[in-house]
Amino acid sequence: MAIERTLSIIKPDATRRNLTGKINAKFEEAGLRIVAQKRIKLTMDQAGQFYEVHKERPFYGELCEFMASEPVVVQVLEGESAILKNREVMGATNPADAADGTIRKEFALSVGENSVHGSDAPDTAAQEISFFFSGLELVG
Ligand code: RTP
Ligand code: MG
Repeated sequence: MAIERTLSIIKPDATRRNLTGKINAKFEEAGLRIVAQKRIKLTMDQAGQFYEVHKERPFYGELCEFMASEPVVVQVLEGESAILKNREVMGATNPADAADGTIRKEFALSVGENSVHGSDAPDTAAQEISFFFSGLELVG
């Protein structure tokens, strides 16, 4: 096993409901360390660029509008197998399918407003971290 870093976003439905601390507690309880974090408001352009991989999907417009609707908290999580571990803590994309104890089971409102984003592989993690953070901002 290796120490990895992954990009996490606490989405607008969660920041709006003041859930940042509760979600961060879930990460920390799972052994993930928050090594960088900032609250920002994405423009539609930035949301579109971040989710470009989904641009042909029917939900792309709605997803970008949602992500740009209110502030998000972007963060880098570090730990043993952080990419997979974070996705386990997040739970399935659709909260109806998410396991008990996961963030999406406890907090997500719907498949779209599902409270958190997490990178899905080492290459996307590296790309997504550099989308939001410079090396100077990552303090292990
Ligand atoms: P994420 O990228 O946000 O960590 O989520 P994920 O891997 O579990 O899901 P993905 O398939 O990458 O989809 C990205 C985000 O798009 C929204 N979505 N809406 N209306 C829909 O059917 C639908 N499907 C996906 C969700 O916000 C999902 O997290
Ligand atoms: Mg994804």
